[in-house]
Amino acid sequence: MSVDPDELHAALANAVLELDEPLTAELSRKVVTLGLDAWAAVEHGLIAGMNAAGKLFDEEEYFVPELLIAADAMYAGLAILRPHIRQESAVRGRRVVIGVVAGDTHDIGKNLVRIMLEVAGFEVFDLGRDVPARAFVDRALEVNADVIALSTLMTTTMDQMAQVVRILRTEDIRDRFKVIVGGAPLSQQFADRIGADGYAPKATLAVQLAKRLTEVVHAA
Ligand code: B1M
Repeated sequence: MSVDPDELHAALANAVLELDEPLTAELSRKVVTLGLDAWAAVEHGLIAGMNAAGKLFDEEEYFVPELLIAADAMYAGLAILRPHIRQESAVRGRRVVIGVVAGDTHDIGKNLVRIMLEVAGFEVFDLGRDVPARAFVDRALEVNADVIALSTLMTTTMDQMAQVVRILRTEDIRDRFKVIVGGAPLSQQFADRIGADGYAPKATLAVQLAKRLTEVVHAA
């Protein structure tokens, strides 16, 4: 019996939206058993479901508990699909320090970016969420990172990203790291304004950006 991937993605998204963790897990296993593209299922199924739950939150139909249960369902699916995500071309020896900036605890998007970077072969140092600007710089120096990746979901914490760039400039180490930023309220204009090296609107594009920005350094 053939299965339409689009239908399966829609069913996955719905399972997350309906806060049904067992069904999300079952459908994720189905994706694997059928040999379908695991990242497509994450993007068009799990993330789509989480975004739909976010929309209901914005409309005050869902509240914090519903969002947290939706996130649990999403993570259950992710645990099953993650080992099956294909990488197009692996990078080796490139290091990324990633985290959510100070004042912000939204980490679902950051976790997806981290997973995609790891799948692509980056060595990732995840500082978690609510991370002070200073901590990003200290860790990047400590592990000799190539990239500092900053995430935020709130307009009120966007300036923390500029703060990281300011510290790098003040200490005359701006050129040692590529700084990339992402998160729903951001834009390329914002990245340009604060002097970041790039902006990516979603996890897969963050990987492409990190690859591109570190290509020259590692080509030699
Ligand atoms: Co909150 N929240 N929340 N929340 N929450 C938002 C962000 C908000 C827009 C909702 C709203 O009011 N409409 C609003 C922010 C408003 C603003 O901008 N000022 C908001 C608020 C206000 C708050 C609280 C302050 C609420 C309160 O307590 N009064 C509080 C925050 C406390 C704090 O952090 N200081 C709060 C709490 C929470 C929960 C705990 C309930 C939960 C977070 C759980 C968690 O993350 N562990 C939550 C959630 C889930 C949301 C919404 C509904 C969904 C966010 C999400 O996870 N989306 C959100 C509203 C919305 O988006 N509709 C909202 C799914 C995720 C896959 O997408 O994170 O965008 P996203 O990631 C994408 C891309 O953005 C990108 O890739 C990802 C996937 O492709 N990306 C990057 C992300 N980081 C990247 C980095 C990159 C590149 C790409 O390079 C480095």
